[in-house]
Amino acid sequence: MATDPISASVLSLLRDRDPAIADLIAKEADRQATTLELIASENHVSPAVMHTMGTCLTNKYAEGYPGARYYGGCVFHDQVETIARDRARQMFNCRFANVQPHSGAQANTAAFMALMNPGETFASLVLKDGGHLSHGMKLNFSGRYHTPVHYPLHYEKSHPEFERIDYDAVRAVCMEHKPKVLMCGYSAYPRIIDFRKFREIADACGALLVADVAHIAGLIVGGAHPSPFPHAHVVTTTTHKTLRGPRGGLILTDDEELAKKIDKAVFPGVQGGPLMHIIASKAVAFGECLKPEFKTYARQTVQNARALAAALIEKGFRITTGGTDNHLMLVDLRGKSDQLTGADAEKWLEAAGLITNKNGIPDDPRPPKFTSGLRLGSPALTTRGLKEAEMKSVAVFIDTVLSAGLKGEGDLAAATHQVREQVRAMCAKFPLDG
Ligand code: DSN
Repeated sequence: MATDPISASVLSLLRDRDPAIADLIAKEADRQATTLELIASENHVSPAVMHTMGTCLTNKYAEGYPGARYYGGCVFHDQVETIARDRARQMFNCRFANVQPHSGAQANTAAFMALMNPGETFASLVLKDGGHLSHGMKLNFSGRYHTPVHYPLHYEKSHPEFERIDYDAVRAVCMEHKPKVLMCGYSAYPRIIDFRKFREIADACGALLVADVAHIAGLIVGGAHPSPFPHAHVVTTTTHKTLRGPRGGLILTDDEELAKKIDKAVFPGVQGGPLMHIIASKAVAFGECLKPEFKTYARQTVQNARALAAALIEKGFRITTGGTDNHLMLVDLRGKSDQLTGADAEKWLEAAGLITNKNGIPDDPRPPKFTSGLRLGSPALTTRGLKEAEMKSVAVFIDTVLSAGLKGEGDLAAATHQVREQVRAMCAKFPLDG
């Protein structure tokens, strides 16, 4: 529930003016407070980040950039955006930042517009292997207005790099197709990305390297994953995952000419007015990321993911690639039972207060609505204060529910009840901040 004074006052304001929405916000606050969030792309923002979004900065049009706006009255907005840009540059140790993209997909749209003409070819990992919609899915702008070619993972079980990026194949695909852009960075890849190797391949085939670090941005800033700089020409990211900011996007580069093209592509290319209340909140989140304690958070996030993966392996689950180097893991549920789908696992776990998402695994024979995999992540649990010991308990919760579900409805109902209570107790022990 909303325990901090600002949330409480927002709710009391809404209770009179819009009871329907007030009721739903209160219920969602309770859901977040009493469940364990294992979705790898989600997090819990601080009260400072949260409440900066709900300020008068939303009232303003500020099309353009600091010092060059198309509206009067932007004096404070210019200062807010400048602070956000400076902090973003400092976080990634790079020269240029555009903080206006409304989302990660918008950031990728703008980056593509800046770097490619319509129809031109780019290379990426396909969505079903861990990529993203905006990396060339055929219904997305990236697949409709450009020509994606995809590089593979190692699919042979006997290969020591099974399910990891096949860098030789990346090179072969790039040398054959000579893409304008080579894209790395993923939504469901549990291992370190070798940005240096990607840059060597990009140079060899004459491509520009774009690193979409949406998932691992906070780990990079916190020193728990190597940085894409100085290797990538352009870096895109969301701001709401491991960076623990408001929902939004960010584009970074060290190259002045590319920075100019990116600014033009974001506005007026793909967006109009920037969301200044969100940009202010990004600035607050970036300020938090620059504090020494954020390094501790990033390190603990990785340690927690490793502990969860190890505990699940001990319980008989197969984790793709055999584990994780970052904040997420993909559980191949077939290791437990051929009958178990990601869709069932997600549903059963949610009833017990464990929030996850079904996810395809490399070479998955099942379609995306069912999947053979479950994606789990540690960022939100780490924000809550959980450590390795609690991750072991989380693995027990997961195993208890899924094993019971495989036995039948009666067993599942009993296990759900028991684990739901244990999850509530753990949430009470590790309350959300505000
Ligand atoms: N939809 C996001 C995720 O869950 O990974 C990627 O943008």
